[in-house]
Amino acid sequence: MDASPDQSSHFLESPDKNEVEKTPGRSRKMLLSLGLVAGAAVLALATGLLVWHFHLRRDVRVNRVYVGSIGLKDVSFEAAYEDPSSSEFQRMARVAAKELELLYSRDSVLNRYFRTSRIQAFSEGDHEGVVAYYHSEFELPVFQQTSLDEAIRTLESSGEKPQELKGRKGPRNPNSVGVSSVQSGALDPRLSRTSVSEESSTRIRITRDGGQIQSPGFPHTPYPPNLSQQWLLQADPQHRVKLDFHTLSLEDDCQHDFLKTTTTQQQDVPTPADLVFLCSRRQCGYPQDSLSFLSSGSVMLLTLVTDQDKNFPGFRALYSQVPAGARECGEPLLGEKGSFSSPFFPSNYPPKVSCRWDIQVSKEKFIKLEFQKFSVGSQSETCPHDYLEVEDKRFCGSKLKSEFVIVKSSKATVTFHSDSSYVDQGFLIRYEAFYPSDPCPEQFRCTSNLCINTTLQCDGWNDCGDNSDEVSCVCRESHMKCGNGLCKPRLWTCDGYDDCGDGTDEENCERCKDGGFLCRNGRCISQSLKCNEQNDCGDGSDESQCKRSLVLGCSEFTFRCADDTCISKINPECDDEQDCADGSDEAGCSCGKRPFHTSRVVGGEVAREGEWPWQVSLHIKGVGHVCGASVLNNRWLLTAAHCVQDNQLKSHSQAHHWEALLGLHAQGQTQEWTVRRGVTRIIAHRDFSSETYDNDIALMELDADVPLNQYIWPICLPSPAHDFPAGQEAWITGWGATREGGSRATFLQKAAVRVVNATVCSSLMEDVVTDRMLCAGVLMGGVDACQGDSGGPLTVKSPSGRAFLAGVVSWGEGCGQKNKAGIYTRVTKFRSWIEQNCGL
Ligand code: 4AZ
Repeated sequence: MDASPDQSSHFLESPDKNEVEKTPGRSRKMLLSLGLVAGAAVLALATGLLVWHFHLRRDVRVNRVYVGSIGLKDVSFEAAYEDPSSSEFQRMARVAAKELELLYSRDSVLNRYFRTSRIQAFSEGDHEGVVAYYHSEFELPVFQQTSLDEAIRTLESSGEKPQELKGRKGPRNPNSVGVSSVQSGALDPRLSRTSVSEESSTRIRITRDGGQIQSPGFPHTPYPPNLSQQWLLQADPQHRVKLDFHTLSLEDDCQHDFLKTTTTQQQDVPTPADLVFLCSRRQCGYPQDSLSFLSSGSVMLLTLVTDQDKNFPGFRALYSQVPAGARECGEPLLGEKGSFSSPFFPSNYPPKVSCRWDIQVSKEKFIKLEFQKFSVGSQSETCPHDYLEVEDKRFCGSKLKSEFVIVKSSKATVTFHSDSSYVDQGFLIRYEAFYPSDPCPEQFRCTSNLCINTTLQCDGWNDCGDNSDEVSCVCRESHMKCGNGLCKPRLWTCDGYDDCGDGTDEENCERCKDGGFLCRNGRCISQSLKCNEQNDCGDGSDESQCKRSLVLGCSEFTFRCADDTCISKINPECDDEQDCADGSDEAGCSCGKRPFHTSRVVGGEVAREGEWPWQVSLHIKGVGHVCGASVLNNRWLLTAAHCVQDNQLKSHSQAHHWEALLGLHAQGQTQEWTVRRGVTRIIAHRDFSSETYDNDIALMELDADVPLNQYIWPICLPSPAHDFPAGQEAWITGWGATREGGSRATFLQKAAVRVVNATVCSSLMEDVVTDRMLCAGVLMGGVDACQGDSGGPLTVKSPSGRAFLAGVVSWGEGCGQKNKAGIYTRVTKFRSWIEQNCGL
């Protein structure tokens, strides 16, 4: 497009054009800074206004509703108190409301903001007196909410003592009754505008058969939004209300599943049993086995409050009544073993109970207590609320240091106490007598003192909890012995999970079960540990095919740079990317790729000229082609040791018998680029075994340098850590026989084979396959190296297209047979040998 000067961009006028042009960025930065400062100021102002509006403005007021119970002494329960329309009820309601008001008047915060109370029901008191269930409303500035909560809490904690002890000022009201306890819970603060109206309160008189209640619409439709509904469950005198939740589905995104009361901000406290709040957003489904509540008196209040947010199916609960006698729980336990539990276990224990169990066993025995289930209120050192006490030691919460308590006596006293506040599931304890000299008769004794069935010993499972049943074992047939002496089922080996604890069940694996990752050193690890920049395999192979190359501790599977640091990347040498800090992974890389582009093995095809420029034909003078070899540089060739052995007829170890033809395509037809050289030196591996063909490798030094060109070019030698994984494609080339027992090829042949897993290969071959051998072939048969190919290359092309010498043709059982592989000398194993002998 044509851009004339008129159409060019316009800039703002500047008093100093030069400066604008010299430093155009500076003024733009200044403008930007000014904008940012102004923006921040507006934001701060807005935030301040909002904070002021919602928290500090004294005239923003909210309603706050507390639901609770108050124990009244000095009065006795009358049947008429169960009927709200009776004059007795109304008279007593006035007395209770007055007491509440008096209580509130003693605290400046409560006194200032109290609006009204409504008495909803009565029940019999603990031992005497009456309990009144109330609903109190306060109106207060938003910023005073926490002070109000705190004042209510203080009221509650002092409520268990007789009120007189608190030193009420002034003369005692003659109409007043004493207050023995106060229990209170705030409805959800978000719902502080809500008050539970008389109309939305359902009063249920529990009959012998009990019944059920459910949230509106349950189970077909979700409960309605902005709901505030109360159920008042009233049992017969001398009875408690039992409420068992069948379904409770109020929320789907709670972090913890439990009921929460609104009186404390803690998330995991159980709720007071007399007041059960279900608030949408705060309380969630309860997926555990049971959720039951038991009232301390004959009345229970259940309140459901929902907000405007999405709603859930709701709840269904079964109510019933049980005789109140459970308060006198506990009993003498005289058997040698037995069990006992908190009242109503596995339902929640009721508030305000004290139980005592006196255990007595045979004189000469001690007592062991096993906590099979334990959940008693909140965790604390001093256990001030609910607790279990064994011989002066208190237990509470749900995390016990040990599942056992040993009492070194034939008598033990266990007591349980719950206060009037929160309740919990409780406990189940098994006790057993034992002789101090034999704590586990006919059983196995764990170091932790647990006794377990002897059949559980050495079964691979940590039954003791401290592994003591799994040490010093003679492993069963179906088990393996871990390095640390444990026995684990063989089934658990190589599954990527460290069952032994020392990793030995994940070592020497052929493959990994359940999609585990197989490290090169034979260890199985979880796939998720791959490329996490940590050396989980121990040999770096889990980090070898990742974006980032790490510097690791060296192993036989890590590439060692010239500066002796080791890196995790797999096959980093000559991959055209510098991986070593010193660049040594890319040094000496004039190999494996033809410098310029121009252009039988059994089951192969004729190669193109110059396609395999490292291929050499080794002739015995006067005989012709005998073996193959590979060009390492302009002076040195690599071949098989078995090609250069003497026998009765031949003296192939003599260098002067040999002649090397480089850049050859067809036997007997040399081109102008074909080079013929004599051999001055043969270095066969001194550990070559003519029995096993182990260490089948030899170097040949030419009598003169050869010119390197597109027809004669070295192949790359792999580093010792170079990986040629099973299944990888490799090429065999040579002028060997094109079928077993057949005649040699005239034209250079090529054929593709695949690397074969070493264990699979060993199982296929009759002869020994050592670590210094590499197997490759086509197990269907028909493609293989054969007589005359020996000493020649097994070429693997890297992803960057470079040829690496993976193997030297060595031996086989016949040629191209089904389920047989060709065996090659594993060149990675001979890198230092090659270096020592020819400096490469
Ligand atoms: C040999 O005699 C020979 N099938 C080389 C390779 C193989 C067999 C024989 C592999 O030189």
